[in-house]
Amino acid sequence: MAEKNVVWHAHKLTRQERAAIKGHQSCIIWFTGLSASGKSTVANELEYALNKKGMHTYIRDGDNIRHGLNKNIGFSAEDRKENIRRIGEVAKLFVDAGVLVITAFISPFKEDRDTVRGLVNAGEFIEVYAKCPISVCAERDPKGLYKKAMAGEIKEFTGISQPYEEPVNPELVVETDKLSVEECVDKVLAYLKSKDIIKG
Ligand code: ADX
Repeated sequence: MAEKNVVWHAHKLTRQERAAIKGHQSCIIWFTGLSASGKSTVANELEYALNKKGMHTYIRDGDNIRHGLNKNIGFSAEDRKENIRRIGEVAKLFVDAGVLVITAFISPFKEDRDTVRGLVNAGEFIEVYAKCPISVCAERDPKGLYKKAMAGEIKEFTGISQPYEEPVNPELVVETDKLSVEECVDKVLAYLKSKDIIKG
């Protein structure tokens, strides 16, 4: 709850006006999926492609934000909720600033993702489900975390000892075990064009 003597100040310039000078709209492109599902890989290549097209982007992912802003956050359901809440609020600020925000967090709980969706206007939250069977993620295991989780050395590990709630109606699904990284990126770019968020 905000302090009762703190009153919201309406600014003259709108988010649309901030975004307009960049020639694209601002929105949150929210990647969700299991650890090692390819969220960060696709998100990074997407950011690179958008930048080379002259778009103003900003990317954040779980591993990096947990070194700074959210370094006091763990992996209990409550902590994950707070992790996603903070990311959502920060992403919203960037949308206000006219930036194409890309995030890559496991964000395993539907309710938490929907909370972020509710922070911005309709059409400004684009949920991208990086879909990949857990058997493939566990085989990839780039950080050796699945091995540890299956040995009981990491508690509350998504997909092993804590649930991952699949998106019900995401704007996009990228099947990272079937498509190449480039194909996944192209799918997102095509969606952004179809919604006039970026120009062809
Ligand atoms: S989220 O669930 O709160 O969205 P986030 O994306 O920030 O998670 O962080 C996930 C990253 O933390 C994983 O890529 C992995 O490297 C690391 N990690 C460490 N412990 C866990 C755990 N218990 N469950 C999932 N990921 C973990």
